[in-house]
Amino acid sequence: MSDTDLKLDMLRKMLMVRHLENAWGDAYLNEEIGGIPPALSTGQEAVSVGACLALEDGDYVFTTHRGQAPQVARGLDPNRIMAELYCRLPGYNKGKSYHVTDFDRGVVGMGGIVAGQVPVAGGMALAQKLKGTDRVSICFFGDGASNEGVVHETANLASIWDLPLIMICENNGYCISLPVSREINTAHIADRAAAYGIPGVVVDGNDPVAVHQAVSEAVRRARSGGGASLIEAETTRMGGHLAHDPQRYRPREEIEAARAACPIKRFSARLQEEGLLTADGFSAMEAEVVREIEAAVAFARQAPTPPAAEAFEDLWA
Ligand SMILES: Cc1ncc(C[n+]2csc(CCOP(=O)(O)OP(=O)(O)O)c2C)c(N)n1
Ligand SMILES: [Mg+2]
Repeated sequence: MSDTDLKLDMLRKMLMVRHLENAWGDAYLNEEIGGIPPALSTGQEAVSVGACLALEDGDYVFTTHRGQAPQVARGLDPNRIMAELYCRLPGYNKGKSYHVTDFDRGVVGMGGIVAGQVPVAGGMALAQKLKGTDRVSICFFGDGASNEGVVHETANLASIWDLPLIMICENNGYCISLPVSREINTAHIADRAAAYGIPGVVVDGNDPVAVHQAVSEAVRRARSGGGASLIEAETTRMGGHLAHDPQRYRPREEIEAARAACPIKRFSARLQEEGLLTADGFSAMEAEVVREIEAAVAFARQAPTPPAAEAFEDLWA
């Protein structure tokens, strides 16, 4: 893919994440669907998009509770994602979960246990190493998750065993309502990489090109036997922790500043400055994405729910 095509693909995928998630959030707030309120990646789209576009077919992605962005970024079908979120039969998990998983695209995930996917990703990286493949695994986790014991255990083993694992800490400034300044007493989470003996970098998580470069470098190293990396992508949660969160714990000015610095607006402006896109071109791209998401919602609404007789199938305990 040319550099221009890659950048346009990044912008399109960021728009796709934003509109798919907005539609999901609306469906929840309008009481069309129930369950746990959606955890949206609004403002964080550049992290998943930049990272997933650095992968090849056959690589693995382990997602968090904020998992829709990597699913879209990895090219999963929006109709089937939406069907899963509406708990409908054509969904990726036959409408019985909303933890969208697609082994064909290496999207393994997502789970409600904070940091729970990190050791599983380490296990996949170990399996690939033992099998002698050159497949890499990336796992996303949050700033809050970075303090869980399993993250440290995984990083240490991945270092000792030179595992093809890229650990991406998506630092969005908050663990629910707790600001990162009250979670962590160091300037950067990536500083911990020195203690594990692996490379650690901090990257602007609102710039998909910067994320893509950092992850591509880590992927090259992992694929060629050079072992694990820790990447901290600094980003901002534009919305609440979950879709229904009014964020009363957060200063208004901070939320307004986050909205003003929207990474989609910023990247669109940059591509226009670089002469890769016109304002009309951006509007047309967004309109096309909106149509695709409207079609995905219509697809999900008309799809059947899973048969009650299958409620106890596909369970693992
Ligand atoms: C092991 C565990 N502890 C606590 C929770 C409750 N919980 C759900 S999301 C969340 C915040 C996680 O923060 P972070 O890792 O920064 O991710 P973010 O939500 O910001 O993407 C917490 C504490 C949980 N689901 N699992
Ligand atoms: Mg966080």
